Amino acid sequence: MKPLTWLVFCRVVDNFGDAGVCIRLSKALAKKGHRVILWIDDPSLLLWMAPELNQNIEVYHWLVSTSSLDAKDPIESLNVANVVIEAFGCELPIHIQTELATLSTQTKQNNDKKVIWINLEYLSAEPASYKNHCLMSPVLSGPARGAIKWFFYPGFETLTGGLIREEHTFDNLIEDQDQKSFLEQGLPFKIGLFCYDIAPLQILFEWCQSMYIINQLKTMIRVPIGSGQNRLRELTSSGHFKRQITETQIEYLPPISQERFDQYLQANDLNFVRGEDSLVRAIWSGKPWIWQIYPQSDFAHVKKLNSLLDLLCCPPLVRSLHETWNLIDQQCKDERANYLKLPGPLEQEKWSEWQHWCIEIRSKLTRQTDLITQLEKFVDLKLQKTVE
Ligand code: TRH
Repeated sequence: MKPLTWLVFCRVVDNFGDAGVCIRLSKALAKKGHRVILWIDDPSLLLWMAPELNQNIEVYHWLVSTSSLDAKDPIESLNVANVVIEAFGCELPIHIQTELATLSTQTKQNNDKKVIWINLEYLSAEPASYKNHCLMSPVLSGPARGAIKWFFYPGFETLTGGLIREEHTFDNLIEDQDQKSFLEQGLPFKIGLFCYDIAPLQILFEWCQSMYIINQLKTMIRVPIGSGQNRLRELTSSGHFKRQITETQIEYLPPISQERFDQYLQANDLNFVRGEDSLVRAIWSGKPWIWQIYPQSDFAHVKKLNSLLDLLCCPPLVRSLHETWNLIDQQCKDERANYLKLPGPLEQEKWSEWQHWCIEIRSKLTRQTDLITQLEKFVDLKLQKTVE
């Protein structure tokens, strides 16, 4: 495909996922030779998440109010764009929407240069992701009236837009299909803990403690920055887990780049991940993972979590760990009444089953066309069409 100019609009709602996905997308497009102009309302995140950017990427501060004197106007970049990506329905600036509608009318009348407007949706394993993928949405009212928007759904099924998977994703992978017994290795069992602050940390620390008492297994909990790390710091400084942390090492990580974040997942024996992007990267790592889904007040996340576990034919043990970690079972709401049913170091069969499932789903998902290739194909097709 010939290189195009892509405008990516990203609004950081909370946490790191909105920026994380947009940065991965921008980097992957730039790697393929495209020019990417990223408009983001919190560019400071890039300082640590992507300190070294490909020269094909330009980053601008998307000021929500453009009245500020030093505000740059994204309208200039629209003039050179072939594609506009509105990430997660972030709502484009009004004048950009109006211009997209004007461009759309001009294209229809004079067959002028086309700009394809894509709404990149959140990742989900629910049927909506394949039912609505690539659907056209003509804008019927508001400033963009007359323009056409396309829905692009990332996903785990063939009929979706797929997952971001770069060519270098599997470089330097440490393949360890048959994990040796942790005890035999004599090393601490490394747990990556990337979670939200509501995670039931108590039961994880209790598991670590019981593993030490029963099996003399030492554990190391490695915690990246974020609300989970803040919560753990709070709890430990106010005297929680005093008994447990004598044999459990805690490593608080500073902010690290996405490349280092991926290496961190690779280096752990088990990963707790959250949100969207770290889930995908944990899958690519091939290591056992437990996903904490982004909680929603209407409990829609419970259905979403089950859709993923169903789709990936999750083994019962791993499913029950997800239910506990996501506080799904009512009983689990009282952490003390529950415990984390993680297998112990001597239950090698259980670990192997889990590990093999991870490798299996990774191979299955690797056979799917990756998201960037699908986006390119989709845009190419739409640019060729004279109507729409
Ligand atoms: O931060 P998240 O919980 O993001 C969430 C989800 O995307 C959720 O669906 C969305 O609604 C909400 O944001 C707004 O988790 P996620 O998606 O895994 O994103 C984390 C990103 O941050 C990922 O790209 C990895 C990156 N990261 C680093 O690169 N270095 C770090 O040190 C850390 C902690 C994260």
